[in-house]
Amino acid sequence: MTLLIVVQGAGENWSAEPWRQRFAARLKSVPVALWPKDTPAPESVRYVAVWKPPPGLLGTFPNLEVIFNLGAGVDALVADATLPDVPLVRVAVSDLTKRMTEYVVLHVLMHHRQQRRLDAAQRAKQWDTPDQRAASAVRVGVMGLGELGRDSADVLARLGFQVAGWSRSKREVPGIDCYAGMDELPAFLARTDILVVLVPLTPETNGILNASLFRQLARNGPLGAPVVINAGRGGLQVEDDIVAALNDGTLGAVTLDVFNTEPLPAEHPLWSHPKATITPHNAADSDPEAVTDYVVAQIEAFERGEPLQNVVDRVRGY
Ligand code: NDP
Ligand code: OXD
Repeated sequence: MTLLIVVQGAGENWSAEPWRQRFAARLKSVPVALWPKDTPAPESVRYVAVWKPPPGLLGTFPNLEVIFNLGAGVDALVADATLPDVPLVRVAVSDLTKRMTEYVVLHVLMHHRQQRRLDAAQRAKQWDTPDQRAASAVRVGVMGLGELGRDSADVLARLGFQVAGWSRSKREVPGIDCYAGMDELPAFLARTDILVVLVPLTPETNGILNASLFRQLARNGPLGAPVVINAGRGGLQVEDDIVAALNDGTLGAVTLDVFNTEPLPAEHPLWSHPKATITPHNAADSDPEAVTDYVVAQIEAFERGEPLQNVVDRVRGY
């Protein structure tokens, strides 16, 4: 019986060795192997802990019982038609949630407090004093009220922003105006000055951040034009539409952590767009300590015959 670790992710902050060390230290009952260095017998692999494994690889382990994804998003895994039909468990740990909330709050505040304008003024040695509006004048809309979106929405509401959230099924979150489904999307967008995107990439959400959606955002807010912050997945966004919307004023600014192609190619116009803030898919890194503890606890519980937590619904895609 073996736990095989398969960690890839070109251009992301993934390095395999810390995962092996941590799993080997914590998991006493199951031997740990690291793909592709170690070559355990395929029949011995009972668990895998993975980030973007090569498509087809997991189907070569005939006795696989559980796939543990080492991140929250499972889009890359469920896109593999050969993925074995065994439980797929995603990460849901407060360490990851808090990292994402830091990112969201940082970038909401950056746009709200016009920090990029102040940075430019400093470089030009200008005593520029833009109007300083209250958080209570700004409407933030969080797309996705899951593990990550709920916490970001809650902290933003406690900072005083008017916060609404949008999800697939109706949610109730104290202090947050909750909208659900495509029918309620227009009303959610129409009251949103800063849109924070934390939905998973699924067939339903692919390309949802497009010209039509941008035109539906509020145009009467204190920022002058709406702002989009996407830390979900690059496949949610139509990048040509983002550039066009920034150029014609439909959007005032964007913060993007995720892209259709990662790393973002050097020639991409978003790199140098004056209204774009670009980060390298590092809004919320999976910490080997926190995530290993979570996976080990799940394996131990599973071995005792207890149910797995946070199992992905393959039909929904998240
Ligand atoms: P969850 O699965 O916990 O929550 C997803 C939320 O999105 C739920 O509220 C869900 O609705 C909603 N949703 C899904 N599909 C739709 C739809 N078609 N229409 C409306 N709402 C929808 O995910 P997490 O919060 O844990 O993570 C969200 C995403 O963040 C991940 O999938 C991943 O892509 C991304 N991520 C990015 C990171 C980064 O560093 N940039 C790090 C970690 C995650 P409902 O509540 O009804 O189910
Ligand atoms: C994740 C990510 O999904 O890091 O966890 O993108």
